Amino acid sequence: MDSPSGVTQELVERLSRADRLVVLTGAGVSSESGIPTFRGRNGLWENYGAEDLATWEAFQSDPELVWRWYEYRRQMIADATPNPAHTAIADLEKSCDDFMLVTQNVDGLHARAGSTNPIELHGNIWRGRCTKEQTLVDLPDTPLSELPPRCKSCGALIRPDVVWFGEPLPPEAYDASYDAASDCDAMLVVGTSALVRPASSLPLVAKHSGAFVVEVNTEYTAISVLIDTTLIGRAGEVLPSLVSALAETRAAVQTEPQTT
Ligand code: BJW
Repeated sequence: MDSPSGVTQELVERLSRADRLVVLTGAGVSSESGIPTFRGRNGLWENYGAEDLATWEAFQSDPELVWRWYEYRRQMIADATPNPAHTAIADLEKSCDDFMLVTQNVDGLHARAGSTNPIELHGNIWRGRCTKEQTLVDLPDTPLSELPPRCKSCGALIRPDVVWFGEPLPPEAYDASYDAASDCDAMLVVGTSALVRPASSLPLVAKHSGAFVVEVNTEYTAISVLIDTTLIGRAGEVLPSLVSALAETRAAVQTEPQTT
């Protein structure tokens, strides 16, 4: 019996045959934890959008404003907990021998849900970086005492250790995810508008390399027509049902009598 979220038995069987699986996530995977996505009406903060604040130019012109945005977000994330979508992805990892989680999110919720080694393409909101010495500093989950914060060693401004528009992604993270996308059998693309490059190219790399690419989103996106299937629904509902159907199918295959 197919489930109401569009998780058909045919789709589950196709995914269950994948030896190498990649999951790519975006802000939508954390929205059911109460973290707003970037785009759309909920993506605005004090009338600024991500494109106004997530740039080096914005930081240079008003570091306090940019830090206030990050403070607001860090406090919201500190109060949030992983949702069933994060947990389902962590469960999926446990059941796969060759698995990679690639996230555009900076919130750290995948690791808190039990994912062991998420590749963070856009950095992590819990770290800062000295703009002069490039040293990394861990940020507390309590409000910062000084805004904008300054490096204890050289006095230069600390910036959030995240990737802003016009900046390159961490090369090891991008290279590892590009290689995994080129070499996987299936990719799940969850909760991303697929508008921001180069992360948005990974599903297309996977598709062009012959992988089965499935998207989970509350709406169709820029890549929907270019991949195999879009499951319309909330990640926190679709993923648990997909992951448990996959586990059942794998278990059934393992108990089938071997024919010689
Ligand atoms: C659900 C759901 C539920 C909701 N269940 N689904 C013109 C000018 C300048 C730059 C460019 C330009 N044209 C192109 C560029 C390049 C630019 C780019 O792509 N821009 C586009 C916007 C046009 N890219 C870059 O600049 C990148 N760097 C680069 O290209 O470098 C080149 C270079 C090479 C060598 C040397 C130098 C340079 C860097 C991009 C960095 C992006 N950074 C941000 C901020 C990170 C830090 C922070 O968090 O503050 O990353 S922007 C923001 O967007 C964030 C996200 O990771 C990223 C992607 O967003 P995401 O995750 O897709 O979220 P949304 O909100 O867009 O979508 C949410 C989705 O969830 C929706 O589809 C919902 O339907 C869905 N959803 N609830 C399932 N419950």
